[in-house]
Amino acid sequence: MALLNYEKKYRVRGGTLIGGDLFDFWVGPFYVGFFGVLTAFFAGLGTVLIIWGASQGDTWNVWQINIAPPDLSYGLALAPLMEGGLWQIITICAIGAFGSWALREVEICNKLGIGYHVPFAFSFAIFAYVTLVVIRPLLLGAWGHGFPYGILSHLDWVSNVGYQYLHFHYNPAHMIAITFFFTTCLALALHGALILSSVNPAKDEEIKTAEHENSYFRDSIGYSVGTLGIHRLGVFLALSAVFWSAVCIVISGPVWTRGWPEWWNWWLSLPFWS
Ligand code: 07D
Ligand code: 07D
Ligand code: U10
Repeated sequence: MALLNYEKKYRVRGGTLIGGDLFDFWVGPFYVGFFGVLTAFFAGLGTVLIIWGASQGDTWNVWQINIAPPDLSYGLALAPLMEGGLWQIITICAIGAFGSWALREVEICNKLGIGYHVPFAFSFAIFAYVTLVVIRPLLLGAWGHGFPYGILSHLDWVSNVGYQYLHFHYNPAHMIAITFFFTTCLALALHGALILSSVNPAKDEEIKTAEHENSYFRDSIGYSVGTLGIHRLGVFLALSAVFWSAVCIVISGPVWTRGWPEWWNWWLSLPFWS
C-alpha cells in the first residue's frame, strides 16, 4: 500500500493526552498535537537564545560557540543572564523540548494503538541528559557542574571531568556502560547483516524465511535468540548502555570523590588475602 494511502486511513482523531481536538492535526508529514506546539516553542526559544548568546560572545565559529553554566560560586542560585543565566534558561528549554517530544511520541503511539516502547526508550536518553545537567549538579550543590553548550567546549568538559577522577576508565559503571555500547553495536551488526543475508537475496534467488535466520545461529553458535528476541535484546542492550552511563557520572563526585583507580583498593582489603 502506498504510504500516503496508509496514512489517510490512520490519520484519525483521538489519543491526545491534553488539548483534545485543538492541535489534533498534521503539518505536512509531522503530527502536531499540544506537545508538538510545546516542542516547537521550547526548541525555537532555546535555539534563539543560543544564537543570541553566540552574538554576545567573541566567535561565530560554530565549533567554538560556547554557552557556559554559572561559576561554581553561584551554587544553586539563579545567575545573571551573561554569567550562566542563559545556560540555565536554555537548560529549561532543552528539558521542555525533550520532554514534550517524548509526550508527542506517546500521543502518536496512542493514535496507532502501538506500545509505548519508543517514548520509553527515548526517556532513557532524557534521563542521562537530566543526570548531567540537573541531578548531579543538585547533588554537588552548584549548577556550575553541568556541561557547557558548545561543540568543542562540551568535549573539554568530558575530558576535564574525566581527569578530575585521575583515570575515568577505572570507573566500574563506565566499564559496564562501555561494554553495553560495544555489545549494542555487535548485536546491530549481526542483526542487520543476518536480515540482509536472508531477505535481500541476489537476483533470481528466493527470499529466505525466519527458519533460515534461526538456523544460521544454531549452526554457528548453537543457539538462536529468535526473531522477536533479538529486538528485545537490542532495546535492553541500548537502554542499559545509557542507564549505566548515567550511573557512572552521577556517582563521580556525589559518591566517590577520589581517583577511580583507588576505588579498586577494596579488592586488596578483602579478608581473603590476610
Ligand atoms: C546521530 C542523531 C542526530 C543528532 C545529532 C546531534 C546538536 C548540537 C548545538 C552548537 C548520536 C545534533 C547536535 C543539536 C548543536 C550547539 C549549541 C545521535 C545521532 C547529529 N552531546 N559528545 C557529539 C550532544 C554529551 C561527546 C556530536 C548533545 C555529554 C563526545 C554532537 C548532547 C557527553 C563526542 C553531540 C550531548 C558527550 C560527542 C555527535 C546532549 C557524554 C564526540 C553526536 C543534549 C554523553 C562527538 C564534536 C551524535 C563529536 C559528540 C551532541 C551530550 C560526549 C555535536 C545534543 C556531555 C566524547 N555530541 N556529549 O552523533 O564529534 O550522537 O563532538 O546531552 O566525539 Mg556530545
Ligand atoms: C546524555 C545524550 C542525550 C540526548 C538527548 C537528545 C537534540 C535534538 C535535533 C538532530 C548519554 C538530544 C537531542 C539536541 C537534535 C536534531 C534535529 C547520552 C546523552 C536527550 N568513554 N566519560 C561516557 C567512553 C573516557 C567521561 C558515556 C568510551 C575517558 C565523562 C559512555 C571511552 C574520559 C563522561 C562513554 C571513554 C572519560 C563519560 C557517554 C573510550 C575522558 C560522562 C554516553 C573508548 C578523559 C558520560 C551520562 C552517554 C556519561 C561518559 C564511553 C573514555 C570521561 C559510556 C567508549 C577515559 C566525564 N563515556 N571517558 O552517556 O556517562 O550517552 O554521561 O576511551 O559524563 Mg567516557
Ligand atoms: C526504524 C525502524 C523501522 C523503520 C524505520 C526506522 C528505527 C523496521 C519501517 C527509523 C529509522 C530511520 C529513518 C533511519 C535514520 C535515523 C537516524 C540515523 C536517527 C537520527 C535521526 C535524525 C538525525 C533526523 C532528526 C530529524 C528530526 C528530529 C525532524 C526535525 C523536525 C522538525 C524541525 C519539526 C518537528 C515537529 C514538531 C516540533 C511538531 C510539529 C510542529 C511543526 C510541524 C512546526 C509548526 C509549528 C506549529 C504549528 C506550532 C507553532 C509553534 C510555536 C507556537 C512556537 C514558536 C516559538 C518561537 C520562539 C519561534 O525500526 O522499522 O522502518 O524507518
